[in-house]
Amino acid sequence: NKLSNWWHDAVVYQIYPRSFCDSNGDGIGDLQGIISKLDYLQNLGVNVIWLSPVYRSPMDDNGYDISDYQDIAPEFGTMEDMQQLLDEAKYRGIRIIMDLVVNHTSDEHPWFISARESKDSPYRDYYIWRDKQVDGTEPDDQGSLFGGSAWQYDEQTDEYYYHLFSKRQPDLNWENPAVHQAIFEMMNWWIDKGIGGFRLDVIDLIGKEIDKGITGNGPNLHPLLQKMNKATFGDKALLTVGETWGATPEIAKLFSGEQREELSMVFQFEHITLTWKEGDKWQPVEFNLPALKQVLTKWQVELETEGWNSLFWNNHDLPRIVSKYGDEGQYRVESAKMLATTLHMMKGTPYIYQGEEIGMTNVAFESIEDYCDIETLNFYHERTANGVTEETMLAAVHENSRDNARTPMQWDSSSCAGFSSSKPWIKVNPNYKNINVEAALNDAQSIFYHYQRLIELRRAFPLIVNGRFKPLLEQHEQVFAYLREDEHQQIVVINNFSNQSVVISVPKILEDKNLECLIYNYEPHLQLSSQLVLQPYESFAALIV
Ligand code: TEU
Ligand code: CA
Repeated sequence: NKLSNWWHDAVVYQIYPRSFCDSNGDGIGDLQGIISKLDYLQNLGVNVIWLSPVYRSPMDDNGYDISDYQDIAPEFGTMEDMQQLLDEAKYRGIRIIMDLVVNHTSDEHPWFISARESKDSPYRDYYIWRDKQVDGTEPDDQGSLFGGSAWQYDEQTDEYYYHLFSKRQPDLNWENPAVHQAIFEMMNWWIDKGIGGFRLDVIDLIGKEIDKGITGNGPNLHPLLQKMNKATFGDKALLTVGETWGATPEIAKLFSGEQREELSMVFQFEHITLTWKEGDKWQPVEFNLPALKQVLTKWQVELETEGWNSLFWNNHDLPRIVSKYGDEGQYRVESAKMLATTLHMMKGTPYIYQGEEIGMTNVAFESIEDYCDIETLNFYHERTANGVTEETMLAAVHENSRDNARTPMQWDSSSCAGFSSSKPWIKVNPNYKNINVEAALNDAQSIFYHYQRLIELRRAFPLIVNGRFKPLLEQHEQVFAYLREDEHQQIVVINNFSNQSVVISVPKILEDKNLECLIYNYEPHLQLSSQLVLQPYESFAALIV
């Protein structure tokens, strides 16, 4: 029903707190910094914030290693600051989605501290322990997603524990019902504080059966999510979005189908990993539009009547989209607007990652010393030790490191980009003098106002939220075009993904139609004939009148 599906017409903005805004000059973004920018977000028009983790944490993985789910990391602020953020956001019509990291905790979580003390600890079974092999080595050869083995030897009890991420992020044992109860209680505690929902970190890993080598999409996954739904957010009209790297459309329907009582939607990654050679982000391959069109079209079509799409180009783990699928040089502004239109005119809930709305780009630090991300550093060292050259790895880091998304938000042209009054925890992208919020707000033609307009259009046209998606010009190698339609209206969306002008043959159904151009990055088109000339990265969406 309408009320419980409010997130169908939501637009979400993701904040990575460490890199967003530093209010007290310690070089680290914080909650008061976020509060100071709520007017900016309201002006952009978003009505949901996904807040990356702000919980107490030793920050081995920038907060995705939680040592207390019910406290705030001191570098980010206090629980009072958190309550103030919830209140001030609510006052501006913005809900806050918390990042729920429950595949693992920090090794400094009291549960783990107790668990590793003895085999008799009441918390021992909160984690996953196995005997060493007779020769003392790891129980098996499973690997961690952050490099190396998934097993860490623990001297105190002479066993190994399992960690799919860093060794400081031990996996919780979701085969233990006591873990469910503890996590559900914690979730309800946050729900009672008035949050708008959860983004569920690597949630498709919690049904794992490691003795069978199954990690993603395990047999227990959906029963677990149904149990979680019932025990926590199920009857609460909250937005829940699962991070699911292994999702196909079929799997996504299991998570987000209306009758399933699991989640509102999931993040799928097929449109991202198609530039990774054999699923390896450290072997990037050329971007190819036909493949991207095929993936996005498939998701639009397959989730037409069942399930719900999330729409995103960027997050805190991914390189900047204008650098990947657009042009970060000469056509930065045109291509950033084109990419925004392509995504925001599709069916689903759009997510904007901080800085995307001003066209922030990848960074290319000259030295590996300037990188901070644990995944980047681990793989750089592992691969160079195994014979990959430093040049090759550094090039891959420039292309796909998570730190591309984590350089400080560029607010103005003052030193430290207005992010902080002192040296930030990670270097600012040197292009901040040209690319920053202040400049964007002072330029009526900026990428910022393009995003603002896209959000306004979504509010003004229910067709953008609910209409059917129909691909056009499917074979075209440079242009991604589609129709959105319902019983009353049609919107045509045409995007040139190349840095050349291209001529397209207008599909018969559109020939000689008059247009009311809703959004564009060159000049509006008023009607269509049999051919259409598109400028480099030209893009528009128009009502057919
Ligand atoms: O990410 C899951 C994840 O698999 C990514 O870390 C992925 O390995 C990488 O970015 C792509 O190669 C989530 C969070 O979004 C990420 O920030 C955390 O580091 C990770 O989980 C562990 O909590
Ligand atoms: Ca700070």
